[in-house]
Amino acid sequence: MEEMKAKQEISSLREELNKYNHAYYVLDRPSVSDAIYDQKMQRLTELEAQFPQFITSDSPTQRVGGEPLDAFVKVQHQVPMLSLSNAFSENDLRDFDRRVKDGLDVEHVTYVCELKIDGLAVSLRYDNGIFTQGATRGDGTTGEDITSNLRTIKSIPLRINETETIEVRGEAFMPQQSFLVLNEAKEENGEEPFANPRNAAAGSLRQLDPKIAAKRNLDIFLYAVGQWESGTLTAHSERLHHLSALGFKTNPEWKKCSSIDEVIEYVNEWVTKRADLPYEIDGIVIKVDQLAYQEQLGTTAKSPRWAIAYKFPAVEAVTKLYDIELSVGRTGVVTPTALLEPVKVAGTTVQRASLHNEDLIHEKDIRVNDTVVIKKAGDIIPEVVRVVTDERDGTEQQYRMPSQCPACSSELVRLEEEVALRCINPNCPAQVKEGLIHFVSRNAMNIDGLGEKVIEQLFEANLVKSIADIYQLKRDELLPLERMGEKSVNNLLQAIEASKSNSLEKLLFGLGIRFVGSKAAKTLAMHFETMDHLAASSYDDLVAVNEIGDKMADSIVRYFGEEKVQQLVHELRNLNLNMTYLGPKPNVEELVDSPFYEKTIVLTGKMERLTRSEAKERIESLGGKITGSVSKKTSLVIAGEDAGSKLDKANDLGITIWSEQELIDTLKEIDEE
Ligand code: 1X8
Repeated sequence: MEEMKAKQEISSLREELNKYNHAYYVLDRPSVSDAIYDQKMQRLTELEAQFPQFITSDSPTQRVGGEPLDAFVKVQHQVPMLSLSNAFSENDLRDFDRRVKDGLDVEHVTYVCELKIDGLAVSLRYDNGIFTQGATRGDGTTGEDITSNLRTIKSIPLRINETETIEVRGEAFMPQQSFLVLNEAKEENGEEPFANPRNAAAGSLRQLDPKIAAKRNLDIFLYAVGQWESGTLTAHSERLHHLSALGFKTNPEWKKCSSIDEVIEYVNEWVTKRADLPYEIDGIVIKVDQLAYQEQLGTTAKSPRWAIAYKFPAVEAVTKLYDIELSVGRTGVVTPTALLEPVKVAGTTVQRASLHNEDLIHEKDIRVNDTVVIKKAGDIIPEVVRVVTDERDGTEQQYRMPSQCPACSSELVRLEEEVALRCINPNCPAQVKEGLIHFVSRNAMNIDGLGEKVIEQLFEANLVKSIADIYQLKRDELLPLERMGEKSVNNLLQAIEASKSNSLEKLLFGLGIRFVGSKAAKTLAMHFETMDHLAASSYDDLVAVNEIGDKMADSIVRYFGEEKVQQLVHELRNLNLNMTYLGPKPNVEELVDSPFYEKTIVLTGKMERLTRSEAKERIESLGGKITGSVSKKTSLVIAGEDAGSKLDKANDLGITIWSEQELIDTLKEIDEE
């Protein structure tokens, strides 16, 4: 075939196929039969094989391409991807409406209500009409480049009709049906099923090999525009229309509302209608429609003032509790879990619920064989709300926690002021195993390929009984294990080797010293710099460190005083584990990223959860300066309860105002980084 003719045919096939794709995946309105589609696709594949010089990245044959990545590359968002503040009641919505109207000084505002999709927020960039980069939200400022995975989502156009760079945002998700099919397959293969469609979507998009995401049937709704220089539209509703016109899939259920009453009506309608959707939603997003108003209202550090997310109330269901199971955690705490007859709650099947501790079982008078009401709120573990006592028929049995550890049979104890029962046998196999799982986990040594299941196998096979054993695993010990091929063994050994050079804080956190969380581990590593310095430090040395309290100091001194620990540290050193801090020194580098860096901040009103000195100390340690009075130089006012004239003044000057909750949330986010 002649080259010119091939080029032409390729181009017209592409155009046709893209049109069919759009009809099928974006509009849900198939326009040709599968047979014709397949035939054209095959023809295009053949021609491209014959004339590879004409393959372009936006060809429908090129959705799944390339080799697996080694890691995801970080992406800086040009326009931050903010989160939304939440509303949980009609009252919260009315408060929002009031704040909006007061902020704008108007009597009337039009809102757009949209379904809040329970998926993963992503951003898509198009340069010259070509899809060039897709990224996760990440922390809002920096996400990860997941372009190859997003390209496999067929409702994402690979080419659009807009030559200017445009970045659009939306929610990638897994439809209910795909989720059920995927989990069935997983269970058949003896793999752990995903807890809910959102985790499944996130898990799929986090795969380094795009072939996996391609099989997962993901979908997307686009709902916002990030970067777009020449955008001339004046309302969010117009943008939604424009997004569809560009070929993006938008959710059809959005509605313009001319009052908060109408918004509330829309919200209430969807509380029941959500059950009929083929995908999960967790609330309603309400946005001010006028873009000029949005701009006028602006944003706080975290979220726009012109939008709010109404979160649906937790969903309840009734089922039978047929047994109570006990598990022993890393610190020896024995936790009871209710085993339930499987029941569907808000789209997922629940068969376990945490009972937390013995007191809770007695407080709620939960008995084995009871009919119980369970609640699922968001993606947290379901809980038992109450017993339906009317359903009792006399077969129910009161539950008593055993006096002996279910794993090692040693006597359980209740430490003073604790509700929990503990196994205090340091050699309890359940604790040792949980300790190992903790050691390899992400915030600790982060050893890829060494998850809970593998540790369990290694532990049961007596190959790993202590942390040091992990570093002495041999290839031929691993090969006979289940699901351990040549390649996974190589990868695993490599990951173990690589973890030896982790910075000190990872190892410190991994050791599982009581009260030492990942944040404290970092503080300690930064301050003491080496394991030896830390191990040799006294109680007084420790409490002198900012953020190290007496309980933690006491626990650290006790920990390093144990002969067993000294031996372990010695062993790990001989195995070449790094024991020094390798991160940046605690100086401006850390601070410049902080939202408080070089800001002048005023605290006013009554704080309920933080004392004023705690708030001050935290803000100052993050580079902020606390002053007493509000002026034009003030960057931020944090207002507690009953804040008076300072708040009024800040309002007059148009200074950003945070609630105590916003401060707590921001500090929490920083701690979790
Ligand atoms: C998150 C979401 C938004 C919308 C739908 N689903 C979400 N999960 C929407 O605006 N239609 S907006 C949003 C955010 O801004 N964080």
